[in-house]
Amino acid sequence: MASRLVLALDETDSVRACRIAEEVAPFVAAIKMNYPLVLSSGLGIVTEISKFAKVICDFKVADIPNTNRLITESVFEAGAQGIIAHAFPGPESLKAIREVDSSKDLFVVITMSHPRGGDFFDIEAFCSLALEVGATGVIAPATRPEDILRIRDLIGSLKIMSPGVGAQGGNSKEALKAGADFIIVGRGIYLSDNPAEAAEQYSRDLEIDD
Ligand code: OMP
Repeated sequence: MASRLVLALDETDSVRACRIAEEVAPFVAAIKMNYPLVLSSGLGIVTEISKFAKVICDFKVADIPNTNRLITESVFEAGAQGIIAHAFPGPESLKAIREVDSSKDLFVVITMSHPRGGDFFDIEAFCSLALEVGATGVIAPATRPEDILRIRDLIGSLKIMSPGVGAQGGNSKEALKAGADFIIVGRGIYLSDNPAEAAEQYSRDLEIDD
């Protein structure tokens, strides 16, 4: 059965990051990489990790269309299968990402998982933008399943990836029940003594609700 787990690989030691990626690959749908690892290791780490699993670059791209396009081209050329972007710069900025390569995945942040992380996000407007630009899916917080429920209603069949499980206190089963398709876990896996075992366990827990 396909895993619904996405590893957030925010480990900043590139050797350790590659080892973890290789070990957890059988248990994850994708590996999400953010600035901490890429800034410490260089963009080549995207190519390296892509050898083990599908990579989504969580650069929360949020700029004018031309800059968004340039960032996206670099990320896809390095081997990433997907990219995460913010919605607030508007439709033209998101379309610029989509137009680089529509066969790749674009995930749009709808609202964020940390305390008061939703205060400045417009859920309805951002969901409608995600639909308008033909996004693959959205990011919605496992820490607020009530938001996931609302977002699921607004976006129909677009995919939902939900961070905030483990270290941020979110519950994966509640997130899935509310409509999430994938659960993102970072520290709960890469900081554990045995990341592969932790990933296998998280992945198994996500199967139960099927
Ligand atoms: P842990 O809290 O260590 O499990 O990591 C969560 C990962 O998801 C980190 O890479 C965050 O940057 C990311 N994330 C959130 O935690 N909250 C959000 O609202 C959005 C994201 C994201 O876009 O992935």
